[in-house]
Amino acid sequence: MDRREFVRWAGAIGVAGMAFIVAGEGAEAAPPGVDQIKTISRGEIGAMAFTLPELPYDYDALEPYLGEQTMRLHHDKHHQGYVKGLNEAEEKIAEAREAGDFSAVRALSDAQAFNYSGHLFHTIFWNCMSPDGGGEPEGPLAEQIEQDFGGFDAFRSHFVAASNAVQASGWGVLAWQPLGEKLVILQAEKHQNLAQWGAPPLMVLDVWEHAYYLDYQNERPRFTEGFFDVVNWDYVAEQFMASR
Ligand code: MN3
Repeated sequence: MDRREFVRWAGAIGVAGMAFIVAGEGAEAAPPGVDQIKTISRGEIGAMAFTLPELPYDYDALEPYLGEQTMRLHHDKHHQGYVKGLNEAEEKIAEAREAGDFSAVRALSDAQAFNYSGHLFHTIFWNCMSPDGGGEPEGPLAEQIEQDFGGFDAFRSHFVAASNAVQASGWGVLAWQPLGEKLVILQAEKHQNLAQWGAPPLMVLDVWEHAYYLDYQNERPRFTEGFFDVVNWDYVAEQFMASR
């Protein structure tokens, strides 16, 4: 599948329940890659299992910003772990429902939210970077950034500062807030804490140490600054237009 198809497919899988991602052109066809999804048995409810999407570029394509080893570990081990954890959590929740035993529902809900959010954010993260990325956005996204942040430089400084200041493990997030009809910069602790309900993420930066430690050690600010050399603004703008 080509990159554009992948983006739609990733959106359809990762943002199930947020149909805005696939509401644009091409939404009439089943997302490519959907045949890769296996149906797992859950009693009478045949439900889809989540699968790990391929990277939209080679493992070494983002060098020197991110090295091949970082990308292999991050995608093949860490992201895969969230996919696995999400499927396991959902299976256990279905089993609990069938058994009528909700004694573990707090822990299962936590595992479901944690792993789903990790899967979604990593899927967006791979797509919002590109070896051809960098520069500044254009068009409506640029105008919205100007309106909501007072210009690209102020937006960039805010996003970098928010990402740097995430306590321990989490993400910097650019999201669209429907209620205020504006862009907002959020911090996420772990993958899911501090979210705003209903605000779809458009661009995310992983600041867990596994995302940068091999390449930058403890220097998170060099990693967050460098992110802007690889941002795929076409992808971010596509998410913005679909969300707005
Ligand atoms: Mn990660």
